[in-house]
Amino acid sequence: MTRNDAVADLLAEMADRLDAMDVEYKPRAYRRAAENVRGYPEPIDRLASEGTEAVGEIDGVGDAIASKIVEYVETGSIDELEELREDLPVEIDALTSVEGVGPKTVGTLYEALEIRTLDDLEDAAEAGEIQAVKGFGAKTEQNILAGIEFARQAHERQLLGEAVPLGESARSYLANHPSVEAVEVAGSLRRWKPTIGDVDVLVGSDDGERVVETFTDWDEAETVIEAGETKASLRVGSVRVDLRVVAPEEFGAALQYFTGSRDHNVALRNRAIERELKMNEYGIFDVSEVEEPAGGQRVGKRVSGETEASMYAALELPLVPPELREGRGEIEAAAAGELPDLLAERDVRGDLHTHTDWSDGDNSIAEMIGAAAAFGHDYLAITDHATGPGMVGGVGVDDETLREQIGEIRAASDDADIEVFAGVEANIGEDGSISVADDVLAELDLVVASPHAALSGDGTDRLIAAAEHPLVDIIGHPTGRYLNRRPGLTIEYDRLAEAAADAGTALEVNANPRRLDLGGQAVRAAIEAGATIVIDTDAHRPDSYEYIRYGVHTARRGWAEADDVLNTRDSGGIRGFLD
Ligand code: DGT
Ligand code: CA
Ligand code: CA
Ligand code: ZN
Repeated sequence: MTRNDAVADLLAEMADRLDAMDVEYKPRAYRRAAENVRGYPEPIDRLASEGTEAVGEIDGVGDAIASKIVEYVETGSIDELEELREDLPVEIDALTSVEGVGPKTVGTLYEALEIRTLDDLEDAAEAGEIQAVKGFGAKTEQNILAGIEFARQAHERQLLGEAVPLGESARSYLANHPSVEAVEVAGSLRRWKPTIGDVDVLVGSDDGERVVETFTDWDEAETVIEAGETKASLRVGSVRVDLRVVAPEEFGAALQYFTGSRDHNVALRNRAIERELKMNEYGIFDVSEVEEPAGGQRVGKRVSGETEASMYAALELPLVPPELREGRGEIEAAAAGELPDLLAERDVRGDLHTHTDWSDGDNSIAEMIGAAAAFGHDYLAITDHATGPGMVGGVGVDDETLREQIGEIRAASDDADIEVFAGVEANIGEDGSISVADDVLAELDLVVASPHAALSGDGTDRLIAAAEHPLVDIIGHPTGRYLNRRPGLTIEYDRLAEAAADAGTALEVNANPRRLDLGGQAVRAAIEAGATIVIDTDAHRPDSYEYIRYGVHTARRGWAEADDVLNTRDSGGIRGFLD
């Protein structure tokens, strides 16, 4: 965790605590400041050393919040936060990690039942005390119980979107060191799994001790968990980073081994055995003349090991892309020459689900368009939230406002260098209905429909009904899951995909790292059943356009080729799909 993240976490905690105490307006300001500090490209300490005014240069950070940041950087704490912690002595982070429990609920439950911790919350829910509190019911109490369980088991794994930047930072730090000949991030991160147990970094070098020393000196390291001659582990924030150093001529073998998955490696090793080869993290060895091949690590005649491609080649296979290495038929496909020609990041040409300050985004229509052009997109759809189920606090635009916004989008589009589609993100009701009137939908270029409420149980029929609505073009984040927080709807993907394909509706891979929805296996099932996939960031600010790559790699985990994905087409192709 960087210092900016640490400061952002404290500001977010301030926001939650103020919210829990029913303070108005301030929570929103603190939350916005937290996001902007988190996304700020320079270290906050440097600004803070120049004083309050310099910190106030950050978007959304006014004098009051700037002085709190300076106070924290100078003294290590914020007085007002300490007071808030005393006034409301609750574990707000743990409690709000339960789906359906927001800061306001935490405040209410503390007042009514003195609930401070997850254990308190669980005890009270089990004793039926929560449904007795005004504003709560038996159903809410049941949801809280289910949410506690999910929050408990989920909290240890890191989101891909948090781990990837950390892995890249470790990689470029080590790459600069003279005794490092090769460095790659391996493990689940290289396979782009949606959540990550730990980050595995692999170095090829003849000087393990110096590399380990360099690694443990890394200024992002907070704790050195262990350090040996060729291995070390660090903690950075809540993430564990493992380093292994191997001889350069064995780098490819180690990279293959430590990329995993275990299932993929087991299947490969069996293929090796069939060929009288021994395969391990040191290389592939011809053991046809060895009496006891199980005996040693490096036995027989070395066949390959320096590059990963040579490892696969020794088994008469093309290199299998890491996203496919899950033991789900990829080796058979590789052997048959039937690996998919996977979609690449550069294939994506635009973003078809984004928000502005007309709903809960941070930026104007023009700013979002300009940033999309700067990002390199050829087109952009503006799809603000419509009012409806799941939109709390007056976030969505009603039909009349939406009509007005269409005019604004068309006007902004006249000045834009890229093609702009006027859209909406409508809500899908529990019965599959769409929360915007048909005559308004008909005026739009593009309609995303997404589930935002009632996100449990089987959603197949509900989503099919939405997909079959003649004016709906995209089903957004179909399951509605939040990684580590709620599993979302259960879906029969083949049925949904067939209906969507027939109706000409695309299914989204929402690239926001908190969602990655659809996930890889769902994408694969949907493509096999004939659906068109679309990859969107759901950006609420320009920074989030970067998330697109998480969506691309998630689609690659679903064996997606460029042709399977709507927004690899040019803007004419998009128009053709929408008509
Ligand atoms: P994670 O960290 O839980 O998200 O998942 P991975 O896949 O990164 O697993 P990790 O960090 O335990 O180990 C990295 C890779 O190393 C793993 O994908 C496969 C390989 N590996 C580690 N230990 C073993 C093992 O005992 N047997 C086999 N076949 N492979 C292993
Ligand atoms: Ca790992
Ligand atoms: Ca590991
Ligand atoms: Zn949404």
